[in-house]
Amino acid sequence: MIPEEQRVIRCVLRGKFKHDLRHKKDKLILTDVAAVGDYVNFDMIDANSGVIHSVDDRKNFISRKAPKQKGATTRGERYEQVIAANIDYIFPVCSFGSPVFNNKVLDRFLVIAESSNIQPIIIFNKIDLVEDPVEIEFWYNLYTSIGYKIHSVSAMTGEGIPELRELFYGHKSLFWGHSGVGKSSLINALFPELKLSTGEVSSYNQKGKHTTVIVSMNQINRDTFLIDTPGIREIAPFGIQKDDLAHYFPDLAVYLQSCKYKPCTHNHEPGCEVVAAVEREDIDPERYDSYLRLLENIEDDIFF
Ligand SMILES: Nc1nc2c(ncn2[C@@H]2O[C@H](COP(=O)(O)OP(=O)(O)OP(=O)(O)O)[C@@H](O)[C@H]2O)c(=O)[nH]1
Ligand SMILES: [Mg+2]
Ligand SMILES: [Zn+2]
Repeated sequence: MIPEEQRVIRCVLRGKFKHDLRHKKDKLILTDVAAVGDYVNFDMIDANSGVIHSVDDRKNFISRKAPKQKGATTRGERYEQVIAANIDYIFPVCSFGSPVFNNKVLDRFLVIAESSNIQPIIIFNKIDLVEDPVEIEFWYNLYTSIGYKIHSVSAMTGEGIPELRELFYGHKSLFWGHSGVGKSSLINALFPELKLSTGEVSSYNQKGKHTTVIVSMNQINRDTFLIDTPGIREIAPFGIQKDDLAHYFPDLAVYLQSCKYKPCTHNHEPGCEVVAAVEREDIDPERYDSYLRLLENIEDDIFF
């Protein structure tokens, strides 16, 4: 898969990086220095290995609030986990049937993509399991009306896969979603030579079993990369301020300039145009509800 003129060099990070993880001034702690997709500079140790001494500035990156760190006792510190860097597209993967479609989770992925300035392209997978076409049509119409692109596919039957394949060439694309939605299966259906491991969906709780455990970048040709990620249990955006959240909902963002008070959190202020648009049904109540839930999460978090 790796073109002949390219090769893999296994690297370790130079020890001094440990200090770079802690940004004392703003109490930010990064869980890692380099992430998948980073461009790094390194010294060779021998023919096939090296030591990384610096990481280039990133064009963009996606991160989330790191799950609670073991031994983290210091108050007021914020932990950020960078998932990947220098990405062209994020593909939030949702499934129908098993696990069931979850629009709240999709909205969180979209907020992270928007706030990282990376174009999301939504994938509705497992369309072979759709029993009620009305349901999928509802969500398809809602997200396309906001302006998002959606591909409805089945990694199992291959439906929609050839059309999807065209999008990847020349880009770095990241697949993101809950465990069991079929991220690895999709990448295999697109590029069978990769042979990624895939797992079962437990019939007990309709959740995947966390088959993929590390973020991996898979090379297709010189400039085409697909990043597979482990399914996640929780997805909490990192570093989004309450006042900014609505900017990352394009369907709410169009009304922001018209709110009477600024800043407006669009949940209680009089003369709020977002609330007026929800009442007129110009904003879908499900999306507004996603916004309110995320807003509440951010408010709960003493670090923001
Ligand atoms: N019916 C059907 N099953 C699918 C489809 N895509 C994937 N699956 C099944 O869903 C299960 C989970 O697929 P994976 O590809 O391992 O899911 P994942 O999102 O990579 O999961 P993690 O690695 O745990 O995050 C497997 O049993 C797949 O065979 C599909 O389009 N239709
Ligand atoms: Mg997987
Ligand atoms: Zn408002």
